[in-house]
Amino acid sequence: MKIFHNTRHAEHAGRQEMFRGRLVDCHEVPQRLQHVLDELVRRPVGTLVQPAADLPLDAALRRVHSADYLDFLARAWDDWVALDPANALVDALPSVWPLTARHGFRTDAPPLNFAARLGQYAFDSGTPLTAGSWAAAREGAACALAAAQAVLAGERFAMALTRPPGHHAGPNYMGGYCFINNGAVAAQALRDGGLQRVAVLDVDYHHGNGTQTIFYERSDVFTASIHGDPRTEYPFFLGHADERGAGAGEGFNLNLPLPRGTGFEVWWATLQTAMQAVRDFAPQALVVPLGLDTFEGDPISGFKLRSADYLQVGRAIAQLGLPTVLTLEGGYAAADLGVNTVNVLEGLRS
Ligand code: SP5
Ligand code: ZN
Repeated sequence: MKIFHNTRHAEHAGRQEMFRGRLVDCHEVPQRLQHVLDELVRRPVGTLVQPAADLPLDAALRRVHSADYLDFLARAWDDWVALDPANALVDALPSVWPLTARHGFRTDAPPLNFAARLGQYAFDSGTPLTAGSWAAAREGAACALAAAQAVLAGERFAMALTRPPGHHAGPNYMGGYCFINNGAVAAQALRDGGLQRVAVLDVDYHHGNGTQTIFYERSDVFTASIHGDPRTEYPFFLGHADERGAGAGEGFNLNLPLPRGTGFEVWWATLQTAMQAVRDFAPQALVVPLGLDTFEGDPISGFKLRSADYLQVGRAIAQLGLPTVLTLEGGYAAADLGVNTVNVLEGLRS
């Protein structure tokens, strides 16, 4: 399989994230990807490649994100430093939000102040934006687009091995360590490449709120997510079982929330439910936002999967018999991330 590797990922290196009133060290760190690359040297289950430089990336980004949000991201670091030259030494984190019109705040008079603009486009204060975030996220999206094109050209499996992750990024917002929704870019590219129906099966510990929202009113992209119950787990404000899609998309979103503490047996049975729903949709290709934060040793998550379980996860995905793009999402037990990720990839082949 082709593994499109984001060679610019380390340019995004957030220092701190806000957690319960304190700035704590970032969980989403460059070493995560290095551990996967190291394991791929030990177990070369695929070929490491880079996306071509001339991909139609900007057009692909605009298919899933709004133009104003993309413009915001492209200029965000410069605007942050322009707000105060001393900002060059700290990451940008939002600290003021408009909430929504329901709270009486206006959405029709966008502020000019950059701190306020950041609050318009970010849904948490846990996603530091740094000098290299845009370059890293853009190159990651190029990996996702290239992986989709490889599958369109006949590859059975292709992976975007990248960070920052993507599945929390919505049409016009960042958050959850995510800026560009790589899985959505891949799914849309598969559609634009001529496939009529594409399924997304998100196995990250956290609900894929961004992907759900991007495709929520569409019947051509079926989205399913297995995740920690949002009543207690991040991202809290989306991911409940009663969210089934809207309008033409009604019935084309499936959320399977599970309680914190869930082990492999119940998670596996839930995966079978999600896989049956994917089969019923009869897609021509599959996108798997692959989060490894379901691991028992994950420092910020609550499921109890073990390293060997990921071999079975890979086998199950392969059994769907679909051309498949995988994108790397979460997974914060960095030292175990290489083994866990490559176990999934090895399982795909067996
Ligand atoms: C892609 C992805 O997995 N994003 C997850 C974002 C989770 N953000 C909230 C993290 C809460 C951090 N908890 C810190 C615990 C310190 N002991
Ligand atoms: Zn996650």
